[in-house]
This record gives sequence, structure tokens and C-alpha cells, in this order.
Amino acid sequence: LITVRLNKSDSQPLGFRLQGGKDFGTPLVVQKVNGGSAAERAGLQAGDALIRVNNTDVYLLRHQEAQDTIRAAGGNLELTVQRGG
Ligand code: LEU
Repeated sequence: LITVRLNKSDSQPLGFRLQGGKDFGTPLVVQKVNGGSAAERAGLQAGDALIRVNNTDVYLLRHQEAQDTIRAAGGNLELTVQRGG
């Protein structure tokens, strides 16, 4: 597992798109990372599977619940991801 530390500034989006979740029956995976975004600068990559947000396990959550957890975490995020299977 890899930890990606992401600092979100002000009103800027984090800059990545999630797909999947428990309600889709697929893992929560980063689908796209926007060029120039905080997510890109932090080293997040498309294909990364999202396991934990700060100290909260998210891999069993529904899609919307996972997104809400990310948004609720505010500006300093520690994303634990699985890269490459
Ligand atoms: N799409 C959002 C953003 O770029 C991230 C999402 C996973 C909450 O800020």
C-alpha cells in the first residue's frame, strides 16, 4: 500500500475522478487524474485503488459515501492506495 499526501488549496478541486464502489460491485479506483491538479502533484495515478482516507477505511463504501468521506476530510488528505493490483 502507498500513502499519497494531498493538500487541497481553497476552492480548487482535488483533481481526480473516482469510479466504482460497493454499490457497483467493483473497487473504488481512480479513473482519471487531471493535469496540473493537487492530485497530480501529490502523485496520485489512474488505476490506484482507494483503500483508506486519513484513518477511515473506505474500500467497502458505496460510491457516494466514499466521495462524501473525501470531501468531509477537508484540505489535508492522506490517501492509502493500492497500486498495480
Ligand atoms: N472530483 C473530486 C475533486 O476533484 C474528488 C472526488 C473523489 C471527491 O475534487
